[in-house]
Amino acid sequence: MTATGIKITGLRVRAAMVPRPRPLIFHTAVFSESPLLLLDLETDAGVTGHAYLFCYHDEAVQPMVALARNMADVVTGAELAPLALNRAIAGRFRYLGMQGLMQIIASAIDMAAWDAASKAAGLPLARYLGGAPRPLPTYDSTGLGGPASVAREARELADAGFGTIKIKLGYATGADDLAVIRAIGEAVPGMQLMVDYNQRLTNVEATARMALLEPEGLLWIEEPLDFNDLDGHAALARDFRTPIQMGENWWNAPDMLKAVKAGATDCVMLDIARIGGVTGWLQCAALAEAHGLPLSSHFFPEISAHLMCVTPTAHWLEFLEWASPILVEPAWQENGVYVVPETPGTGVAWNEDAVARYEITVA
Ligand code: SMN
Ligand code: MG
Repeated sequence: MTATGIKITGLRVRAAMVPRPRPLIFHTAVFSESPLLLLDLETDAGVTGHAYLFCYHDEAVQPMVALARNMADVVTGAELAPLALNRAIAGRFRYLGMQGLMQIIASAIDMAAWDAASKAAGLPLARYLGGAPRPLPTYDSTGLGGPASVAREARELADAGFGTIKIKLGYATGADDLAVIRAIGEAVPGMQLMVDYNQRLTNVEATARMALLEPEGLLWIEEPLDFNDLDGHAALARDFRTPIQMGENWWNAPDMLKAVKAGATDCVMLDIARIGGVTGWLQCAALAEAHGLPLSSHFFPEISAHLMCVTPTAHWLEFLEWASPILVEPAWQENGVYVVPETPGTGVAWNEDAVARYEITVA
């Protein structure tokens, strides 16, 4: 499944501060604009692979860009064979460890390699991997702004066509959490909900809040505990009907296997920029199928949508689109359904005028 005979000729890395359509208020930060790393993998076949990373924090941009730029000498001259390239990078940096920023940069290179290879074959990535683009159920997210603010966001998202949204919980009390759910129910009757605690609760608090939320018919409760607490999550998964969701913080398939073996989660969620790119995703998709676990995406909807088309237990696509203002084909949904384009590659291509507008110089 790799493009043979094509050579990588260069790696270009830029950064941009991209506006968000609406600020997202989270537990530890307010995301009103998105620090992004843009990566281009150039080849001698007239195709360039593109990938972007969400850097989360301004402080992370420079080290991520520097590390990515240092990878140019590692990949230049290599064959455009994404699986082999992934293995070669993992082998070279084994002592540093394929986690943290190293794994995130390696994941971006993997995404760009698969983008270039599928474009060289003239196919959308989903087809290049043996699947076919198809409509996918998708949800958007609200912030942690309290009942009135979240109800307003829910109304806006319903007007944009979403029938399902994910809300942040973890307010001061369980009653405060419930008040947000009630406010959404009044503002947008029938809106389906999943909730995300982003690892905020203690075991005692999580047990109490899951009991309180049990009658709400939530699609899932995401990361109520520290994601490393597999036994704690397993106890919650065992004791409550509401499905547990986790996985956005896994670095690789072994991380997923540990959680699955511990019975820590009812569903799994992959962040393609952490899990090892397309290559890591495919490994985890096979694990999810073998264990019958619904698999959802985290961030990066453009490329994740292609992977969901070849994921046997595909569940929900997260619509949190950080890069839309700088893409030729921004993520697009209609009535909560994401339509995967037939454009060759992953669907990530820069609107260079917009990149010029938002680009930030990184020494
Ligand atoms: C999330 C994490 C970090 C930033 C924004 C949103 C969240 C999610 O955990 O699942 O989208
Ligand atoms: Mg989450």
